[in-house]
Amino acid sequence: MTQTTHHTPDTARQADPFPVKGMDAVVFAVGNAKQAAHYYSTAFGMRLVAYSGPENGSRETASYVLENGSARFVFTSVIKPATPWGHFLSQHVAEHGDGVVDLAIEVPDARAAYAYAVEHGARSVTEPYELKDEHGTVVLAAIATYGETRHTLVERSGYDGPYLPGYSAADPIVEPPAQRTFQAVDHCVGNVELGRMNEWVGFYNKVMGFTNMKEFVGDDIATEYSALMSKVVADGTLKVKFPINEPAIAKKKSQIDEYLEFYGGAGVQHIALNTNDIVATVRTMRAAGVQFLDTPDSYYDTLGEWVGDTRVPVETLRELKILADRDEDGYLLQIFTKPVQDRPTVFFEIIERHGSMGFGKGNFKALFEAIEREQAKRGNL
Ligand code: TYF
Ligand code: FE
Repeated sequence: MTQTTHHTPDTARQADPFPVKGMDAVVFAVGNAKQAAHYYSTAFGMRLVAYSGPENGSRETASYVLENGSARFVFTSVIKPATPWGHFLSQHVAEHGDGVVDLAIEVPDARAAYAYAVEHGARSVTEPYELKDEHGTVVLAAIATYGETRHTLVERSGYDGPYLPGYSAADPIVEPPAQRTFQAVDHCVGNVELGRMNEWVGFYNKVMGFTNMKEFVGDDIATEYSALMSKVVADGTLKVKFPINEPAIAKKKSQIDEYLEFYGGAGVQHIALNTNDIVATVRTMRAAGVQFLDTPDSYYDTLGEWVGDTRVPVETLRELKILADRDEDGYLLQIFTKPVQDRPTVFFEIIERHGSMGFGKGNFKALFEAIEREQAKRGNL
């Protein structure tokens, strides 16, 4: 036997207690996955790549997997009356409406990630198990997070099927736009109950070794205009970023309270999607009928003074109601959709980053006022 000496530096081995590769998928439980797949194809410009349903052996559920770059959404519906013991997904839709059941994270070693998480206080949902087919093996495990949301830990180790064993490749529903609308999930935001933000930030600190990013909304901003508090946790490489919001007691009813009331508890509030060309993306999505929050002209009258030059002229930002913010690292452009279902719950953000790793703190006032105008229209302010 040949002896070799390894000089792995201790720092490299100890650096990250919970290494992640990135977001694996955002999994939605919905009432009608077939129509959701159509909406995310025609309105969001995503591409259907895989399907699971009765045609390939899934007797209880139908699932559609859509991609755009590295961003992957899965829409699942239950396709028969609930079994006597109830079905998690049916109950989820009945209680929360269409919503996110799982923020799945890709990890290099699902067994190790699961063991670390459970040792550090995570509640187990599913112990590690393997799925195999002709494309290879995937290891999966799941832990619980806020509300009824989960994190499935996905180890793909070379798996080359269209999604997971049990799924068949599928053709796109429509040909996606020539120019990609977005290419990655930037961050996934959770709304939690009053007074529980720090508990959930602590959960990600302990269970996943995530650290706090510098941007947060504290007491001062909360009472002045936002009616919410917010902190952001992220993995060491900033590939997975999870802001956590809680309502604040202010003059007005918090947008977070409206969410909690209509969702029936804590859950995913918005998913932010990275684009390299927010102008083209917003034009495409608006033309397809996606509704975005409005921004008053007064915002653009003073924008140039403090945000400086951006890739996009202020007049184009004004036309499309795109927001801009700058910090010491650079700038970002962002816009928010209105809720994408009848309940005032889940919505999306489109974000184009140029250096800034922030979340648009300079826009919080304009953004929260826009959300409140929508809240008022619904009679919830
Ligand atoms: O993710 C963020 O922090 C930003 C801003 O209810 C934001 O997109 C924060 C809270 C909220 C809506 C947007
Ligand atoms: Fe955001």
